[in-house]
Amino acid sequence: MTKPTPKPKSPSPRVPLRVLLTGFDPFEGEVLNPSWEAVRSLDGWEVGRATVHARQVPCVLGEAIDALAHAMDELQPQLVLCIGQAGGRAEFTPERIAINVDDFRVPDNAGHQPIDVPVVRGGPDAYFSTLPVKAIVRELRAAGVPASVSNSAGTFVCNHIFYGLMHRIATHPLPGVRGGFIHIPYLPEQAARFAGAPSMSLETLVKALRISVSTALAVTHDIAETGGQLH
Ligand code: PCA
Repeated sequence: MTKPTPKPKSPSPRVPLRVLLTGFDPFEGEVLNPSWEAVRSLDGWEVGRATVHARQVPCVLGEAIDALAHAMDELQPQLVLCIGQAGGRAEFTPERIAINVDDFRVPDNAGHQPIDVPVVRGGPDAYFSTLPVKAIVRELRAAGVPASVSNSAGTFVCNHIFYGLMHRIATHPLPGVRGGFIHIPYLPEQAARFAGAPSMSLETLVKALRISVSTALAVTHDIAETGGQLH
């Protein structure tokens, strides 16, 4: 007689969870990066049975992924949200997809400017976020925060770390880790230097991050709701 396949055990409700949030250091002449300003204010936040750990990563090819990998080794998180600045965007934008290409329009903080080089040689062309991006957008809008799904994280260091994160999750022996990337607007003090540029206050960014983390912890299968673009 064949033995029944044992059901995978769901973690006990008392098992603590760790959430890793990363934010970048400033780049392209800025003195701050809203991603780090928002992320660092949530370091130590306890949400349900999860604790949030914040880490800063450098805006540098390779080093960003190395710093992320180091933090994941150290913390063994079950959920990872990497955050980055998208100057010019007016909304909080969970990214849908990471692509396997580095094509830097400007040099990174160490002067690297790769053109059409894979993030991971031989890796898949792309990875989808495993965050519930639609549910996050719905909850943010319901809370009065402008938000949309983004279908391109660009081809600079944010896409680079996003691809690195998803590749690590896909190839790492520990199953069940979920992760993704969120681009966020300038802070008002940054936008004040560029006439007409949109911005979001730190208070709203932090509120939006809290909603994103809580939703990602609560929703493991995303909702079906339109989040596409015509072009
Ligand atoms: N934004 C850049 C890299 C670091 C950051 O905060 C990007 O969108 O690629």
